Amino acid sequence: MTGVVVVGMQWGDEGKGKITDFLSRQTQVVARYQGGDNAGHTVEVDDKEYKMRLVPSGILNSDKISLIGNGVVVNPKSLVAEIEALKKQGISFANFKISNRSQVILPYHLKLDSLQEANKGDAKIGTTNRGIGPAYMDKAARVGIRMADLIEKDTFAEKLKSNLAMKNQTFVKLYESEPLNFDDIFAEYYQYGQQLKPYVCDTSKLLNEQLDQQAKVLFEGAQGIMLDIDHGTYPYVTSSNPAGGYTAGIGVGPTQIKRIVGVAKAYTSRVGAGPFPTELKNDTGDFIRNAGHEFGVVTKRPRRIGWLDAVVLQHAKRVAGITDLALNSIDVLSGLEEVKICTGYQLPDGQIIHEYPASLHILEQCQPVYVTLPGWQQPLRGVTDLKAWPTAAINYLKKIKELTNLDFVSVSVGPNRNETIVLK
Ligand code: 2SA
Ligand code: MG
Repeated sequence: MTGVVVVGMQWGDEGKGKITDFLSRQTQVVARYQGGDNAGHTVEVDDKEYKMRLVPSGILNSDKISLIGNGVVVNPKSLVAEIEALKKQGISFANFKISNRSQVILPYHLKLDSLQEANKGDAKIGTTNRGIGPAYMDKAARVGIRMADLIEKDTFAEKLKSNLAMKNQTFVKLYESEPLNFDDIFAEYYQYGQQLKPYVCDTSKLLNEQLDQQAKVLFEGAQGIMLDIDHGTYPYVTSSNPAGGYTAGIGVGPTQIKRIVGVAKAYTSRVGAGPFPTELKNDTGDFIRNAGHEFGVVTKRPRRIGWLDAVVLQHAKRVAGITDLALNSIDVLSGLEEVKICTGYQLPDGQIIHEYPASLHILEQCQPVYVTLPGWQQPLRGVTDLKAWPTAAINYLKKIKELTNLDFVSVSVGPNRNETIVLK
């Protein structure tokens, strides 16, 4: 058992990239198991910034194997661009692999994503518009094109033709939109396929061989458990399984996993629509948003902000089997008079529940029940010696530990590599 999983416990943007970066220093393989280029993170090393959406962050160390598992939906255009940009920064792709069973995102998935969103009105999910949902729809409908198909000229042509025939009917008849042209897509995407071909292999076989040799493997989850298609705030979720998806999404047994590290911020953020019981639509929310730079990397969309929700953390811990907690961004809370943590939800009849309701209707009626703690004024940014921390901040940590019953693997006091307190 040498596998370590890193997964977000909230709605994404928990700072998984930073934790993956520090944990992956002790591993030989880093593997992505779900999602696509709807994920993204920036890793800072020696004043240089590296941006990744699909490529696992292990790529920054050339001696590690970095792989994209079969559970990932791969947009070949974005991936080729990402590889080129990283290569220009001097990054080696000698040990990079893509699963031959991963699904390919094509222009009709992006078009369908935006048409579906545009036609949903108020029920709009607020997707990242990268074709993620439609690509997983095709996978489940068994009409998806996989990486193994993309790199075979005739197979790709045949599958693209039949897919386009179906999709174009939907575009024209259902959405009164323009059809897409076969020749253009084929010419462009066949080229991407050929550029990616050297990396394509059976990644499950490769990974299991590595595990048999006792190699340490890090499984990198994207998004967060509250965006999980089964365990999140359905339907306001993404279309994959951040929780638990590493087995099916890579092709390894759960028996290979030693630790599952959950990453959470000391408060909560969310982008896109959907329920968010501890949301702060007030000055405190604005304060945290500004202090934490909670604006989307690409769109600059302000993220929705709320207090830390222990009901969410307990739910995430349970459904994903989290064993350790990596807490990020506690430095952002310096300067608040008081800090709150949600410990339960009160229903209109007075009953207090501690489980995250499946029904959105019930969730809407939930009033968060808070424990309120004194805040602290002292800045924590870069203060890596816990002895120098104000008592109020230490007490906040203790409360989180008590409510989650999880040990901290790390506490982060800033975005840089050296602004991390490693506790395990
Ligand atoms: P989609 O595009 O179908 O996956 O969108 C469905 C919902 O999922 C949300 N979503 C996300 N929310 C936060 N972070 C995301 N990704 C990165 C991460 C963020 C980044 O993993 O940290 O770039 O740093 C992410 N991906 C999808 C989306 O807003 C919809 O609510
Ligand atoms: Mg992110």
